[in-house]
Amino acid sequence: MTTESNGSARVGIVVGSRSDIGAAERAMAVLDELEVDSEIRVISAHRAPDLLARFIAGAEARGIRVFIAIAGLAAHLPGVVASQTTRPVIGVPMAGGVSDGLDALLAIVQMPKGVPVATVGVGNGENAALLAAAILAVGDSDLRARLAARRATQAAAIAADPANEGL
Ligand code: AIR
Repeated sequence: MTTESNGSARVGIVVGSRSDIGAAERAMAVLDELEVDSEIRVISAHRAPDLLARFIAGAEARGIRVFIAIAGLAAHLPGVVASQTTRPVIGVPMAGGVSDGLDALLAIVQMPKGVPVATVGVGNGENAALLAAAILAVGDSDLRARLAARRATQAAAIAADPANEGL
């Protein structure tokens, strides 16, 4: 388990393996940009189930509002996290297995009814962070403004592409 953290975390990011850490760091970088504190943990759901349960129980008490769970192969981690909390859980499937992550994508998106996991694209830690921020922004108008500003910057960069001159 690692305890990389950028402050008093509102988003708990957990990866199934050190090999997934890149996506977690990309998520944390976007959250940093939006001034949302997060923490990264490395806990495999089936190799260390007790540690995962401790992390989830403690995380809520420490103020974690949204979880991002990142895993490849038989990617049960997001579903297991969701089974132990009523906070929103966003799953990020990782490539590396069948058809560049199709196995993990299906494992995460095909949660049977009753316990949902919101799923983003394969390896897309950035979108997981943006979705986590959007969820938090429902009750945080300053964050809502930062998200809107980020979108405006993104749109301006596209408008400034030389291919779009005159539009
Ligand atoms: N994994 C590890 N424990 C449970 C799962 N789903 C996943 C990791 C990683 C892949 O298996 O999320 O994407 C390979 O992990 P490792 O540790 O075997 O290299």
